[in-house]
Amino acid sequence: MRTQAEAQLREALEAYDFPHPLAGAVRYGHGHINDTFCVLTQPREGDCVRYILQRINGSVFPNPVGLMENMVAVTGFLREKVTSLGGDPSRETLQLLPTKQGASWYTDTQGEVWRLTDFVEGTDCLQSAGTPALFAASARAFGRFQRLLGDFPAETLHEVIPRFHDTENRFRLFLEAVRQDSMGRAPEVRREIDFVLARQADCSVAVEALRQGVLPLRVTHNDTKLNNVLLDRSTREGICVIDLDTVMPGLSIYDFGDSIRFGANHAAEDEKDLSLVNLDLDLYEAYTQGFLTGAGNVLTPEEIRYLPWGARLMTLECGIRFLTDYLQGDTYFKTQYPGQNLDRCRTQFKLVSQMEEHFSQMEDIALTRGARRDSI
Ligand code: ADP
Ligand code: GN1
Ligand code: MG
Repeated sequence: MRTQAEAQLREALEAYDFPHPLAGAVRYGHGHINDTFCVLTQPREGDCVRYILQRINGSVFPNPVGLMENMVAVTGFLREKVTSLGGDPSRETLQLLPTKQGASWYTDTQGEVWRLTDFVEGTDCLQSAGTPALFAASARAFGRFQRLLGDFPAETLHEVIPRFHDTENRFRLFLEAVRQDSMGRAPEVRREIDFVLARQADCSVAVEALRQGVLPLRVTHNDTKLNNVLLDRSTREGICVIDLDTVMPGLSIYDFGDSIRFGANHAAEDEKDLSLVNLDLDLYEAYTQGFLTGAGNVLTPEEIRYLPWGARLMTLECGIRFLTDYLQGDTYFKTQYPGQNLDRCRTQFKLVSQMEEHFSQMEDIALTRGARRDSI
């Protein structure tokens, strides 16, 4: 007997006209939010042709249609930009494929939204940077992404998750979760709770700079993990930024910071042995240089000055979000084992402590690299 999930997947597959016979669909990738499948089709001759089919997580994204409208607009805009710059849009931006009805997404009988894109072949998606050169390649891609969207009409975008990187608000939601303590887990994580409480003032740094007009609002990606960029397997250059669900108005330092959070160390996000979780300043420097190169001259001197705060805040905020989810019973992020969100929270807080310790070095690197950016 077929499970409900299999029946739903089959229904979604049937909504599309594949040019070759279907050979199967398997779960794919390491995302924490959507359900991603790699769809295999087999031409009569030659290698199989692959696609990426995704079911959008309806509890994380309450307005999946708005999200898809954003994605249609952003990928269309990028396609034109890449073409006008002489690039190859089939490899440098995601391509949404139409349903049999000619729509850009499919809503199934359960009301869930699916999308199909070309699989960008000949690329690697890394879970850890390994070398500064590879990390710098991802940085150039994310910096360039921001530059390409520099004149995108931001007011036309839906704010798919309101206050997504409003760290002050994340702090408030965390306090509420501690107060409710719906799973009775607060006593066991007292140390982590106190870690957050001691950093309440930090949570205001970026939003306050935005309120004061020190930092400008831009169109940003907002989820710039290393595994959200595809690297060309032969050139090792970052070519395609993926996971466009959270493209919204935001701060450039969020995109910079989220990459540092995830990639400027050699441990997994859920590493249990915290002695292995260490900020690597060489990776940080390589990313800074790459991001500045990719963004070109769009960043203001104030944005460059605030880059290290972006790293510190995105890491603190992500730790707060993992802890909040743990307190609320692990309902937001996908988990593979009990306690995984707590493990994830602890790696983030270890990194925050290290960033605090090395903050002046991080600032020096940003300023030095920023001063030299015209010549790189
Ligand atoms: P999530 O929101 O769950 O993180 P992503 O959109 O990032 O979902 O997709 C999950 C993974 O699937 C990516 O990390 C990447 O490995 C792979 N992936 C997604 N889209 C493509 C694509 N068009 N071509 C190749 N791989 C892809
Ligand atoms: C989620 O979708 P994915 O796995 O790329 C999350 C990010 C977090 C990240 C932590 C929509 O990203 O905000 O930083 O997990 N995405 C959403 O790894 O909440
Ligand atoms: Mg992703």
